[in-house]
Amino acid sequence: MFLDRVKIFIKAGNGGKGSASFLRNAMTANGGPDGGDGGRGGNVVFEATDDINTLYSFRFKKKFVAENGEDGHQKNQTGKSGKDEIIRVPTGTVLINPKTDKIIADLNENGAKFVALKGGYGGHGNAYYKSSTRQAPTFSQLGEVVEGKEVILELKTIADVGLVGFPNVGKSTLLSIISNANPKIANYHFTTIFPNLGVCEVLGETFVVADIPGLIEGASAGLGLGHYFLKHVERVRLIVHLVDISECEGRNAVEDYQIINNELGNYSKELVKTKQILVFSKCDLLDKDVLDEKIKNFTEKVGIKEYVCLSSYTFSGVEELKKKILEELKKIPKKPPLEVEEFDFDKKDFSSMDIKRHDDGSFEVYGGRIESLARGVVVSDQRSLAYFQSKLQEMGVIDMLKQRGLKQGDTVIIKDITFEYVE
Ligand SMILES: Nc1nc2c(ncn2[C@@H]2O[C@H](COP(=O)(O)OP(=O)(O)OP(=O)(O)O)[C@@H](O)[C@H]2O)c(=O)[nH]1
Ligand SMILES: [Mg+2]
Repeated sequence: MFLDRVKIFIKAGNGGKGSASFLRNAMTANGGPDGGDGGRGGNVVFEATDDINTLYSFRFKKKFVAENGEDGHQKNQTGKSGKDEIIRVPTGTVLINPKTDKIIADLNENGAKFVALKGGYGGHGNAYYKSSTRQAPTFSQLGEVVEGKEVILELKTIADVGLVGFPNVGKSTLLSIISNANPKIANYHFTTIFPNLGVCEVLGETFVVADIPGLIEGASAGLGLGHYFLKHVERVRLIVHLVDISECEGRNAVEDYQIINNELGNYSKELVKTKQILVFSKCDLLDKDVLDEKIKNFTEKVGIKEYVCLSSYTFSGVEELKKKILEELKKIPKKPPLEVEEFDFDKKDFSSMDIKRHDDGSFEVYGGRIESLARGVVVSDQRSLAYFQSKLQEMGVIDMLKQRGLKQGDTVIIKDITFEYVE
């Protein structure tokens, strides 16, 4: 089954806890602090690969969590970093921020990588806090805890050429004879219900062709399979527009051509600007003079002189079309990756700080600036509380609190820490 849009949950690993340990051996009964730092949490990384062409596997697995960093060890040993969570997605997958619906990354090349979330920092071990005035810190820091996020994956196929036209005009049949693809072919509408990709080789060069489900009038308003799949032609450099010139289904070729172009235009202003090669399909169904007459009528009405007459049954026109495609592709540069919005899933806030006064008179300090300081201080320990308060003093937090009316004995809340202020 094909799946081209899915929402998943991703979370990077938390940082490991710093160790609070003291060197003890036969030589040194009371050695100094030797607690190492915690390891960094693993990142969440997306990687594009040509080996998969659908997001189907995400139907079953929607949660991706990278490994946490290991806690620090004694003897100044840093904990091991957590393993990255590598999420493999088909080439052409676009990451979308569900909150803004904007694109945050475009994995448009095989092997392209994108670090979506970074692992949390490991906490410092007690060895880090040693100073001339504090010879034996008994506290260490907890690792940084990182939040998980939701992200939408959307597949926008990367192909050089897109086959576009009404249902049953012979798109899949054409793909099957010009490429290695083996799409389903049948004499009914909407045989193709998801895009097929095939690699075509001409004169030693290759290009990728996508066959997309047939369009009908009103596709842009949701009729038939809708224009849903047009996102897979959004990035093609060249459209091969198939028109059933035999009119074997009773429709009119000129109208078919105009309807499809209208639908492309309704979908996107950019898509109508994509260069097209006009192909008359099923030419084998008409006698030569009838065919000539129909083509004359078509070209006069539509005002297009260049076209390829094709029959996937007799193979007439097939080589000509392949060469023409190659020729055109040489003139059209590759489409650049999609524009992305600045990615802020991961932005760390180190500057904000604010104070809130609660009804019971207590003060709450919050914001990224004190977050990492508050993290992991063990307040039951007098020395660590003293360290914490001296840091708050240094950072100007105590002065700010005093300006807001802080007095001796008032309660201060910072994250998980609640303490009584003593001068
Ligand atoms: N006579 C003739 N029949 C063709 C030709 N190409 C395809 N057909 C037939 O037309 C029918 C539809 O072909 P498909 O290739 O499945 O058409 P499609 O455009 O992919 O159709 P959808 O996937 O439904 O949009 C099949 O029965 C094919 O055998 C051709 O060149 N000549
Ligand atoms: Mg088809």
